[in-house]
Amino acid sequence: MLDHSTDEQHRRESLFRLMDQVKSTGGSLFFVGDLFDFYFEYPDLIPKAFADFYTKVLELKKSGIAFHFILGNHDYWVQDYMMKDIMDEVYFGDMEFSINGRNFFITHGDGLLSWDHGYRILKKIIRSRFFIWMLRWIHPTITYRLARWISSKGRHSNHPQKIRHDVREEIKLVAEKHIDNGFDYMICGHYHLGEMIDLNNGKLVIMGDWFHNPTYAYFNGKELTMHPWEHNA
Ligand SMILES: [Mn+2]
Repeated sequence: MLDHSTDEQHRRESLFRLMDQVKSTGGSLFFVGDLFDFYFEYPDLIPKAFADFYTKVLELKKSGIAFHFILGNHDYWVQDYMMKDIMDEVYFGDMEFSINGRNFFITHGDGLLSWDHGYRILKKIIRSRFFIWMLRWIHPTITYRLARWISSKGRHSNHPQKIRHDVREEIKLVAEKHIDNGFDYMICGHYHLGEMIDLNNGKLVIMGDWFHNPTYAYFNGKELTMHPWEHNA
């Protein structure tokens, strides 16, 4: 089922304008997960709801833009179409890379909080080969209906300050370890904070979301910065 709501259309157009900017400057784009509300690919089928996105990516790839996709908890279930035809590289776990002597650690970030025990177990189950194999035999309409229902329960949740504070402190502890181990930057998604934090000699970037707080991080070859994108909420 396609989401024809005006809000969704505006969000997509806003993302496509950001992609056009990357097209004009050149470079590589990294999606840090939960790019899609729900993405489950079958051996012979792809979700049609994102046809405009696929087209957009293919257009930019012709201009030499590279696409990297660190999978999130909403879009972990990719197969060859997303891995080979759409993205240049897809990461099922954390990814690390170095450029111009800067070391990046990029992760979606779900399951990092110390109190998230239940979630870490759930994460293992829904990412297991057996679960995915089983889900593949259920009719897509049922799977998608269920996923939309689950997703609608968690959406647009504006976390209270206390939770934001606790999450920030927890992720900072994780980032400090990575920075102590030689990374310059840790970038994660999932928590919607939209903040960049200086830590020791490095930086922690916690991306915003595309609903209330659209942000992007930009590495110009020397330093990493974070920017709001068309933010007028
Ligand atoms: Mn997430």
